[in-house]
Amino acid sequence: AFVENLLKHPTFLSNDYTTKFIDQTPALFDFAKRRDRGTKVLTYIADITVNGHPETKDRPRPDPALKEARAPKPRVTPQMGTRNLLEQHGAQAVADWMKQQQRLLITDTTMRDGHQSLLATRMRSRDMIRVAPAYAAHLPELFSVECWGGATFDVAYRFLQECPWQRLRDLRAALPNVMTQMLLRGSNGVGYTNYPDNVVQAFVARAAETGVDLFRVFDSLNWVENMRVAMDAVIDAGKLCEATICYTGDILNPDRAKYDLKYYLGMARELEAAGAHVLGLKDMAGLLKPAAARVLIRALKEEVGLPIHFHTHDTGGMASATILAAADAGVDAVDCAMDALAGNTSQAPLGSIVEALAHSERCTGLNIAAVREISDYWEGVRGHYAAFESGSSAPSSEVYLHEMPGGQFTNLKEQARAMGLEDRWPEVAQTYADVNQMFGDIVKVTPSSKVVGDMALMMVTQGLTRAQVEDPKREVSFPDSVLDMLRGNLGQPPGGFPPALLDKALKGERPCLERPGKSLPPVDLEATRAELSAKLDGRAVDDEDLNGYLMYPKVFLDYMGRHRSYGPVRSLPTRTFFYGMEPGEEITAEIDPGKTLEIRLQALSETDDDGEVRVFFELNGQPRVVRVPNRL
Ligand code: BTN
Ligand code: 3PY
Ligand code: ZN
Repeated sequence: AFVENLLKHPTFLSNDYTTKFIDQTPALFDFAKRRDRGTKVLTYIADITVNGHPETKDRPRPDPALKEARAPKPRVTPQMGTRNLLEQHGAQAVADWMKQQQRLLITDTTMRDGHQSLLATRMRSRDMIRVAPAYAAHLPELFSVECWGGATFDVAYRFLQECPWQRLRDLRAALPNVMTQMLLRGSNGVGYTNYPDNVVQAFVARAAETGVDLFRVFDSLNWVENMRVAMDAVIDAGKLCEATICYTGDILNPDRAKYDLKYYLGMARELEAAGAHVLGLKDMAGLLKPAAARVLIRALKEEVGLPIHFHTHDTGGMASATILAAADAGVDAVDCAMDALAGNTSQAPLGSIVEALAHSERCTGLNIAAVREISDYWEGVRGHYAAFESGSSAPSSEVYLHEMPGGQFTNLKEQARAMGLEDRWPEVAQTYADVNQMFGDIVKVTPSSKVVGDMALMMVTQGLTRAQVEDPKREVSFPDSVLDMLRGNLGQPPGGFPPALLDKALKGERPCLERPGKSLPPVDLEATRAELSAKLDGRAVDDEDLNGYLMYPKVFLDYMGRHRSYGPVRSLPTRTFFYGMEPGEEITAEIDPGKTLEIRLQALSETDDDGEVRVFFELNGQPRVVRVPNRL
């Protein structure tokens, strides 16, 4: 009966839906509480209005006078861009085209790394989707828009009560001419652990189908062996495979000889041989200095025939100088963030790079007025995320000491503060550097950077030095993430982990030196789909939900549980989502294309004897009352 119900449902029959089935047809599944989506959204608003959002509690509030930012109106129809080239001529044609360009190609990272690095990844889809048509119309010369992957995937489910796949689908639809780009952690997918090969393959296939054009694939220990499964899956899907070297150390410093020019050239050759279309150079901490960039980019251009795409962070304040040096040395494409979400742990300011190169050989061809207009929009958006600002507004040359990735730096600082270590930050930074050396000098990027951070915090809180940890006579209890990495579960760093450390931490247990995916049994995807469906009371499970569950089983189920109560809250304005509404306030929320809720909050009652508050709304002109517990 259930399947019959489903198949006869008009939405299912028409097959033209762009939003997810789950949002449109809850009544089919929600037998227990047959509440419509309007009521669910009102329940959410009522709860947040009465109790506040747990994520913004005790955090700085946005300026009460700040209105929702208005996206610039597209004034022209979108010109052909890189996406059209990919669709019409394929991935290799895009790579060939890149090498023929004299201009410096630019990727805009605002919708992924920009807010991941500055606003704890908390930017909501609504704020991105509204501006995407302006990108399509006014910046068709962009190389790509990085808008998916990295930490955005789990944060969407976990903290924003949004489906990351729907974000991708909506952005893809609003941006038909410019390539979308995602960050993929090789065999770690968009998670923190190694997944079985067929899970990585299924994830890539689904992401390609839903809307990713360019996959930046890296490995957190720079182990090419551990990148092949993901790379092959991207190539098989007909999308652009940007295989990526993570940059660490300093090629000009003889004391950091482990990661010298020869090392990087060797890795570049391996990635080219593995079938990459584009070579990514990912300087996740912002360590590549201008003089080193000149040397490295020139040498890479000579070594491989691939176009080179350079990514860096402005943590030390030097990203623009390095980008201009890389441009001089012939780099093909670089990453920037819109000015309003640039600088510090984020990328270099896109507008300033466009201006710096105007009237030069590497002129980007981007319309600077459009860049300013779009950046103004982002400035307005950013104001609503005051709760997630890290508070650090100055550049930090300390990054050359600890080498923390942009996304981790402010995060770890916050973690240290929460543990009462705020005035001992310099010690944390030094310990992080010591841990890196103790691990044999490794690449530090998600997830390996998290392991180094865990170890460093543990040592600072317990007052342990590197020498004490390494002392064979001293009992040390290592964090689980450290043991997991030393066992080989994230793969192998160049040269392996130091044998003495392995002996001590693993107490004689033999680490796995092979690719972890080699011994992980494949997941039975259809059995998992059935298992998930059973957990969701028989609801049909599509490939997007299945892949969300495979990456993050608990996070996904929690999301689905909240979805059942609160409905499509992604459609709410950001202020409403985080702070609820004021009496007398009116908002609109488009829960489906063409289906708009007009919501007015009339009044709130006192808390009654049952501890509940009645919240009086008008929904599309009709009075509605919602009761919520007062938990304060
Ligand atoms: C989370 O932090 O668990 C995700 C955010 C959603 C939590 C919802 S918001 C309304 C209700 N009030 C709470 O304190 N939690 C839920
Ligand atoms: C991520 O993996 O999320 C990163 O941003 C790494 O730099
Ligand atoms: Zn980055």
